[in-house]
Amino acid sequence: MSIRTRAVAIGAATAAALAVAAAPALAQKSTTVTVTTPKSNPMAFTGMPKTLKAGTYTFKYVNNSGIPHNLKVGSSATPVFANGSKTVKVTLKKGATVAYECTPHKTVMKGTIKVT
Ligand SMILES: [Cu+2]
Repeated sequence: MSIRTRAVAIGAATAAALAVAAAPALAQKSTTVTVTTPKSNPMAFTGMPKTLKAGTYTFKYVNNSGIPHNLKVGSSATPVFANGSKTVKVTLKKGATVAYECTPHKTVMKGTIKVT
């Protein structure tokens, strides 16, 4: 391989690597929605919107209660944990009504999001 063809090959390889690196960043674009269980209201979710526009969301669940909870949105859930925060990423489709809950306490910690 001459010096000239080697330089072209390296340039093409770099361009390909950049294209691969850029694609997932676009695919993973999402809006973060923070939902909290405060210590003062340890069996509730606060901050969950009643409506959201269709799209991909990262739900950041902050549990300050000391009680083991999770946040399940549609069919995706965070693990159950007692303190700290975890995220779950969900794609919401236009026209859907998406249920959310805490799996261990789904009779009281629950609601729905309308997707517009
Ligand atoms: Cu719970």
